[in-house]
Amino acid sequence: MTTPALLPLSGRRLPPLNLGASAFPHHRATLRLSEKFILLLILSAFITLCFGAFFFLPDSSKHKRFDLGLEDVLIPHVDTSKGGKNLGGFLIHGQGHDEHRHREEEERLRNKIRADHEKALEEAKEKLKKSRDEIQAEIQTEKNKVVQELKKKDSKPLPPVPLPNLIGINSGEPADPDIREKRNKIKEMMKHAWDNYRQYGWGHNELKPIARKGHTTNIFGNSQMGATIVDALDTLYIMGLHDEFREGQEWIDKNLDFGVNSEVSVFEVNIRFIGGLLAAYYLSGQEVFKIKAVQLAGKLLPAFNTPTGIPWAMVNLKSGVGRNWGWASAGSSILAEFGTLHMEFVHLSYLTGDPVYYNKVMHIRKLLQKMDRPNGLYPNYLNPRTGRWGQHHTSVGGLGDSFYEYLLKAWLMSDKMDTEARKMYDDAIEAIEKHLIRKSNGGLTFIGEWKNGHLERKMGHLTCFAGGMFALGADGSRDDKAGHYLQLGAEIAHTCHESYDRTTLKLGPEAFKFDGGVEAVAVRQNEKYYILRPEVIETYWYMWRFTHDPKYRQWGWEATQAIDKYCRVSGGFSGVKDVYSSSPTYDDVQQSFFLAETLKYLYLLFSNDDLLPLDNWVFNTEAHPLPVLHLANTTLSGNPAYR
Ligand code: DMJ
Repeated sequence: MTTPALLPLSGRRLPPLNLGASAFPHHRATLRLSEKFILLLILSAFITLCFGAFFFLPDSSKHKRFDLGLEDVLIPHVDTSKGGKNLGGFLIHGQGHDEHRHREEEERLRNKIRADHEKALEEAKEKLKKSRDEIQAEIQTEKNKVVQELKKKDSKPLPPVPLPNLIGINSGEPADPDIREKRNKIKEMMKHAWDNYRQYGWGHNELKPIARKGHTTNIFGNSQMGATIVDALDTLYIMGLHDEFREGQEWIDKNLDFGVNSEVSVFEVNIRFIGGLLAAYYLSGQEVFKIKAVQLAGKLLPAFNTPTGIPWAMVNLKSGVGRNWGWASAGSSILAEFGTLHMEFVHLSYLTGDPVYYNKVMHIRKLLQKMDRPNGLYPNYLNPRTGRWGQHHTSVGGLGDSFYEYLLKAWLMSDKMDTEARKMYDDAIEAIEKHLIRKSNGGLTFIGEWKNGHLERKMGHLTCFAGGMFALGADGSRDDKAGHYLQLGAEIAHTCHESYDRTTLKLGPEAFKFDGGVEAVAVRQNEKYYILRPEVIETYWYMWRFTHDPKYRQWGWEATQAIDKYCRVSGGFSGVKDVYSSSPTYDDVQQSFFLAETLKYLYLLFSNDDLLPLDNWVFNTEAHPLPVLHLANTTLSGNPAYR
């Protein structure tokens, strides 16, 4: 299009232009031809300007195209060498031919969208013709397909790793007939517990031996995960109960499913399920256990998605949503929970070659290392959002216990290479000895609890495991204090035995005091129960292994007889509500740890030391044996101690 030439600005000066209505009556007649011509020219120039602007103003539709995120579709193969410009990720194209192509592309896309909409509409109409049941069945089929796909993916064999030297997984048969008889009695008790669970609680988490039906608690969520089966497997294995072991394996293979909408305790599921499955895998070599352990671990990982990486106490296995116990101080996570993952997670990384598990637990350790500790003590509560301690309450019993145990065992299971863990253990134990361990007036050594600068002279049944821990950590202790720690272990074992011996049933209460003339005795009614816990027997067994003092077998036998006499019912074994009462009532729960720990430690106490030797095996906090890993040649990222 051509633009009319504009008049030169020089020449005759025009009178001011007034095109208003009043201007014309006086001038119309007098307007000369040249003036009309100029006016015409100005008007045409104005029109030309407007027309030009219409073409040269930016094209807003182009902007819209980018806003829709379609740029990749619309300009798929721009070759910048041919005139396209790359501006901050967007390719702005050359003109002419390319613009034409864009339009075609746009058109093609619009047609496709239209066609898709029509198709979806048709499908929706078809769906509406179907019954509700038909639609639900279709949805279910689709869901099943996805689940099958996921299962296929999950069941892929893991990369092979050299298995550690598995020494002493059979036998341990004692030569002494009396000891053999005692060991057989314990095996019979295991069979009684298992058979009744098999008959009345199969697939449920635990058994109600009096009501003779399944039982569960909130730590396992609302789903039937067969906690007793998984927890009992390795005990069945070492006792030579192979048919029972195979039954358990079959159930796990066919039924144990972690894709359930169920909120579980990360700690409990780790120590009982992952620990139990890993131990069963190492002992039997059956792949299914390893695969299930890895699947479950994957479900726990979302619990670590917190601002600090300190995991939530609970996680929903399906949604991955985590949260903490409502009762925990200031929304905190619990030391004994997030601090009792190390053993299992290092084994998971070892078996899969995937450092994700190892990195999670090492991150927790690093974070704890950096924190200030009041009096060198670790408080039991840590807020996973802020990374700050909650209430200053320190305990070697509930809420704290297995954190210390896992520091020591991290060192042991690394073939004593993880010296960082050993140092943390030594530091922690020194502070505990200074602030929490005391002697009662009657000469009993006890471990109290530290609450906001005050020592509570009370010890829990749970705390009794510490006798075994001190003995286990004696070798390799700082300043060569092995004798001291073995002695400390013996003193704790003695105190805990006293807590049993001073009851009517010869079974220990949940907590006992050392105050105002009271020694190793429960005072409050709600601390008088015994729920088949293992900790005292666990300490007897470690003390036996390190000293071979016959009193530990004798004490273990007393406990066996008391359990058989007062906790055995025809439907299994039950906890009792008051160990000081001569006619106790039952709590009607056969805890899964009774099969995993209590009966296993008793059986080991009456076995030879070559069954699961402590140089080769480290027991997790639920008594699941995991082999020592010789990691010197294995690279696990993050910790030089492992290289
Ligand atoms: C077990 O589940 C574990 O030993 C845990 O560490 C604490 N105590 C219970 C049994 O008492």
